[in-house]
Amino acid sequence: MIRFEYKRPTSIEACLELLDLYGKKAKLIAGGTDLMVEMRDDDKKRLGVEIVIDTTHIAELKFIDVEDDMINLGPGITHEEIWENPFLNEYAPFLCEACHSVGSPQIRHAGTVGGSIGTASPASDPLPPLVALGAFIVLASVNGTREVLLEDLLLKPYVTDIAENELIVSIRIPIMNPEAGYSFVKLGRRKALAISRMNVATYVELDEEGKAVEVRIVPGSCMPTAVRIKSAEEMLLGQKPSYALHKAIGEKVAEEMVSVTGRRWSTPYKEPVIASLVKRSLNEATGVSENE
Ligand SMILES: Cc1cc2nc3c(=O)[nH]c(=O)nc-3n(C[C@H](O)[C@H](O)[C@@H](O)COP(=O)(O)OP(=O)(O)OC[C@H]3O[C@@H](n4cnc5c(N)ncnc54)[C@H](O)[C@@H]3O)c2cc1C
Repeated sequence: MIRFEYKRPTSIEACLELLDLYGKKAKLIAGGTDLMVEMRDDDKKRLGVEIVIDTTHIAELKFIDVEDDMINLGPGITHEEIWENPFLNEYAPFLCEACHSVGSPQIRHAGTVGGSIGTASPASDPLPPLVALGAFIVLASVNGTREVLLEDLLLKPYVTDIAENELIVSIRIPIMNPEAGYSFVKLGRRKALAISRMNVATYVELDEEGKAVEVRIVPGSCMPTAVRIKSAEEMLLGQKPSYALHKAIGEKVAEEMVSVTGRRWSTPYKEPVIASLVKRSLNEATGVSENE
């Protein structure tokens, strides 16, 4: 473990001043479930972190409220708090399911949604549903605030567009159409404490004729970051959901994965698995069974 100085601001303003003062040398910590592991890792001890800024005493980062058709979520909200929130269970249910699948009770009580975004792991569980919901991230610094679509904030594995002096202050999630179908499916290495081997979040809106008018498909642990696979979404748009179509869409997602990542040692496993997970997730989201 490296030695570091510890700061514990109690307001956003004080936190932003610290970030501005220390720059590269400082690192924010929320639940610490990623950062502490990183700081103990021998290979990463030269990250250059000299000051750790604890955000857990900033009450302004812990809130869940609604404004017009947006849910505003504080980055300091834990995965367990998301899972237990009745409002989020109604308007962002697959985000709740994803948060409930994170690690173990200890990890879910400590780990935060802001920490998941800050880490930007390609294997994250909350990121695919957040991208499928079209979440925006509000970032603050001493220079002001800006709002970025989450999908655009995730640049590559473990790399975001969050500047050194910026703090996530809110996650803005458009309220889901209550008629929409959704699903989050996850395949882990083992049932407990599993970081996703692969996962998928899907969201589908149908018109009165049963044809898809809005489709979002976001696989996890598949692409370098959590992104919508537009070519696969287009296959369902304007069509009635069916088992055969979902199977073909799953295969399309697998094809897109290989076109981006190339063929690796894990491809023979990942290719059929992601195709099958996408098919299962779309079936779940639209209520299609094997015989349809
Ligand atoms: C045993 C174990 C099992 C796990 N299982 C899973 C799993 O199943 N699924 C899964 O998705 N994840 C899993 N994780 C990973 C981890 O729990 C998540 O990525 C997430 O909960 C981290 O949140 P945190 O609050 O602990 O982040 P921290 O470790 O405190 O911080 C993570 C990063 O985010 C930055 N950060 C934190 N808050 C902010 C903010 N407000 N603004 C800007 N940057 C910020 C930090 O600087 C740091 O870079 C697991 C971790 C462990 C140790």
